[in-house]
This record gives sequence, C-alpha cells and structure tokens, in this order.
Amino acid sequence: MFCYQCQETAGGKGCTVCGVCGKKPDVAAMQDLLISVTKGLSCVADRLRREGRRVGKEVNHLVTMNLFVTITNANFDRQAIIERIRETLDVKQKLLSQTENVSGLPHAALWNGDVGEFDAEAAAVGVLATEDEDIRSLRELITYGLKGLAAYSKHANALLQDNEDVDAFIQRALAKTLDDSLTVNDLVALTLETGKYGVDGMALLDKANTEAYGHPEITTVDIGVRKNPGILISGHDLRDLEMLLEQTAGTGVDVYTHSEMLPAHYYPAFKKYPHFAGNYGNAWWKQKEEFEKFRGPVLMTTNCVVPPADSYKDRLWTTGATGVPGCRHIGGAYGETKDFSALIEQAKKCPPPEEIETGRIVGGFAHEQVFALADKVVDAVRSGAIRKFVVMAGCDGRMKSREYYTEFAKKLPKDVVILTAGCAKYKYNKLDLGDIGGIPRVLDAGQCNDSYSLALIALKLKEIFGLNDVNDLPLAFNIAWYEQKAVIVLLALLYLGVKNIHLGPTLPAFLSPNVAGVLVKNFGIAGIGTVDDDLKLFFG
Ligand code: SF4
Ligand code: SF3
Repeated sequence: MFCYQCQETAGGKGCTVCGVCGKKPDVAAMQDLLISVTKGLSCVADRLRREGRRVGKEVNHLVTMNLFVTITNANFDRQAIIERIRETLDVKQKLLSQTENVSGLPHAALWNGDVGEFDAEAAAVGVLATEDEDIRSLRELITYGLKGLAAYSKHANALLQDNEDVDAFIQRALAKTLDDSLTVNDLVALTLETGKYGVDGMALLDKANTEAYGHPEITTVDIGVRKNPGILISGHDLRDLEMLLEQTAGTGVDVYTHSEMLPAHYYPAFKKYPHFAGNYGNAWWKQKEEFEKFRGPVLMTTNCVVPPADSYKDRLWTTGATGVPGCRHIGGAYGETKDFSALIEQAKKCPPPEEIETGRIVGGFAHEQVFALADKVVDAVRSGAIRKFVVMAGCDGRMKSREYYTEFAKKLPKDVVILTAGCAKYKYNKLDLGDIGGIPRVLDAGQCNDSYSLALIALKLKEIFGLNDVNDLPLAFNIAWYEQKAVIVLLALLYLGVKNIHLGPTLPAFLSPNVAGVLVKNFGIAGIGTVDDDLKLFFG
C-alpha cells in the first residue's frame, strides 16, 4: 500500500505497511481501486456532457459518495468498498454504451473486471502509478481537495440540495487527473479552480443547513451528563441527527453530540428537543477511551472513525459513507427516513454515560450571528480593544506536536480573538480565555465546512473597513489540518485571495518540493515554528 493523504502519514512520508489510522493494506487497495474506477466513471460522464447529454443525479451522488468513502477515517470495510466498485463499474458500462465516441478515453474509463481481478488492478492504479513527482503531487492535491468537496456536497445532497455545476466540475477535474497531456502549470490552474468550486460547495452546504435548521446562534452547550441512557452521534451529517432526534423523542433516551457534531447545538431547529442533552467528549482521536465510558450506542455519520476496541464494537454503528467491519451499518437513500430503532432499543438497555467532564462551552458564531454583532465587533476593533483576529480553523489529531495549538491559544495577547471552525477547536475551546467587552475570545463558527462562515465574516469586515484587499485586515491564519476536508478549505481560502496562511503541525507529505515552492511563492504559505516565534511573527 501507499497512502500519504493525511497529516499523520507514517514518518511524514507515506503509509506503506499499514495506515497510522488503522487502514489495512487490503482496504487501502480497494480504496485505490474505488478512486480509479470513480475517475473512470467521471471521464465517461464528462464525455457525455461534452456530447450535450444530461448526466443524472444518481451518477453525481455515486461519485461524491465514492470519494467520501475514501476520506481518512471514514471506511475500513473492504467488502462494502468492493460493492461500491462493482456498482460503479456497472453504472460506467451503461454510460459507456451511451457515448458516441470512446476514443481517447483513458484506461480507467475502459477497464472492467470481476472481483477476482480487483487486487491486481488496484496494485497498478495507486498513487505511485504517476511517476513524475510534481504531476503526482498536483494530481493528489486536486483529488484530495475533491474528496473534501464531495463530502460537503454529500451533506447538502442529504438535505435534497444539489449544485450540478459543482458535480460536473468534480467529474471534469477527476478526469483531468488522468490526462497525461496536462502540464504542471495546467494542474496548478486546476488546483485553484478546485478552490473556486470549494467555495461554491461550502456555500451550497451552508444554504442547505441554514434553510433546513435556521442560522446558528450564540448557544451554551452542556458538556456534562444526565441520568438517562444516551446515544452519542458523531461526524458531520445534520440530517442524520435530525432523524435520530425525531425517533428518540419520548423514548427516555437522550442524544449527545461528539466531536464535529457539537455545532448542531447552535442551530435553532434542534433546540426544540428536550432530550438533546449536550456534547460528550472531545475531538475524534480520543474516541477509544471516551466511547468506552459513554456506555451507550454510538452512531458515526462520517469520519473520523477510529477502528474500535472489541469491548464496544457492538455499540458502534455506522451510516452513510462510514463503515467498520463487524459493526452494524444503517442504510437509507437521500430523502428516505433511516431506521434507527435497533440502536434506540440497544440504548434503552445501556447504563447512562459516565461523567468525564462538567461545565459548558459557548459557540454559534457563524456568519449571521457575527453580522448581528458587527457594530460591537467593529467598535472594539476601532477602539483598539481587539487588536487582531486569528483564524485557527481545521482539524485536531493525535500527534503530540499539536499541543502547539493549545499553547499558542493560551499565550495569545489578551486583545486577540480566535475565529475557529472544525474539530481543531478542541485544542482550546475548554480553556477559559475570557472575553473582550462581551465578545468571547474564541468564536466558534461550527464544523470545518463552516470555515465558509469565517470567509464571509472576513469579506464583510473588509467591506466595513473600506479595504480593497482581505489581506489588509487585522487577521492572521494559523490553520491545523489533518484530513482532506481541510484541503478543500485551504484551496477555497487561496481562491478567495487569502495570503500567508500558516499550516501545521506539518506541511502535507503529498506536496513535492516544487509544488510546495509554488504555494510559498504565490501565496506565502508557511509551516509553523515555535509558539513564541510565531506569536512574535503574528503579533509583533
Ligand atoms: Fe496513512 Fe493517513 Fe493514509 Fe491512513 S489516511 S493510511 S494514516 S496517510
Ligand atoms: Fe475533524 Fe476528522 Fe478534520 Fe470536519 S472530524 S474536521 S479531522
């Protein structure tokens, strides 16, 4: 196997024996093949569009779901991935028969095979099949960005919202990653175009979430426990949460959020459920210890899943793109109501969760809420009470080097405000950093996709202060990344013209020295240093 798509890749170079995430070589092989056949399907779909044909939503949804399945910590179930490869090949064969002309299509578009041939094909189509390291680097950077974009599109699709332009782009771009005629410059341009569609994809999801559940508002979330049995729901899919809350109403079972589901509490629509109890635990990587202590069923709606210990495997359920061999999976197409009754029955027999923390955290600072506070914020900036903002959005992870972010938050000058989104916030959202004239010093916009809110807030501040360039704002970017959703967030920020983003705890292994050089030269991208050096750099 060879995989280097996440920040924790072995030795900062690539996982070759087994994934640091727990992905086994036989699963990695099927993920490689799933990507290859999805690229093949995308080539054919793109060809059909060029011939003036319509490509159905089922194809768009298949492509985005396949990409999502291969995101870090989403799916460890080889058999489930094999089924998806089969389905993708079937759909592709049907589309191939509709094209007027198959000439010039790449191998991945024309290949078909039985399950007995899957491993041999997988071995030939992995990341290292592209020999030139710069072309490989850009192809992977684009593919990982598209994975993140696909994940966000999927959540919007689950709320019955689609953007055909985004789907058509995803497929066109996937097809281009197989096009040997493209140069480094062509692929750099495609990388930035991916960022443009990243903005569109996040805007689509923002619209889908806020139309369905209202605009996030300032909310205090309990992090302790109650006395009833509970279900813990993790991941990013708000539609799954809605169905779970509906089905648990009046059953005596409470629902708690975990990790990236925390921001669900900020939406008005979910406040009507008295059994929506609070948030339990921290970011994804502590789940082995915390799921044990939760004592009730846990529903994973998306990444990040850590392969579970046997002791709680029968309480871990997956749905959507996630999968773990030996854990039960709950199906359901978009628009259908998923059936969570077995999970609820299991919860009723479980003891209530063990208390691991007490207290409260505050969040809900997405764009509309911050715009409502704009006068206060602008006054604080004009009076000098707020000197600067620092965007610290992104992911958390298990590496010790991430303690940098806790340390950085603690040592920030007291007149600096953190803007955050994503599970990166768990590194500092339980510190008591206080407020500035009633404005908390950690403003949490929501999930990683809500980095879109942070971009809107920056653009609004630029307008209010009458600036021409977003980089003239008193705003620094110190972003933590781990998986591919952070890649699309980064590309979206670059597309919006944000410069001098610091990315840590390490730069991606998939950036070749030359590609990293392009990002440094054109966008001022940099890694992180020591906390003290970086504080000096950002705040003088
Ligand atoms: Fe390694 Fe990350 Fe790939 Fe898992 S997702 S195999 S940890 S690079
Ligand atoms: Fe976290 Fe996995 Fe990326 Fe949505 S849950 S941010 S790491």
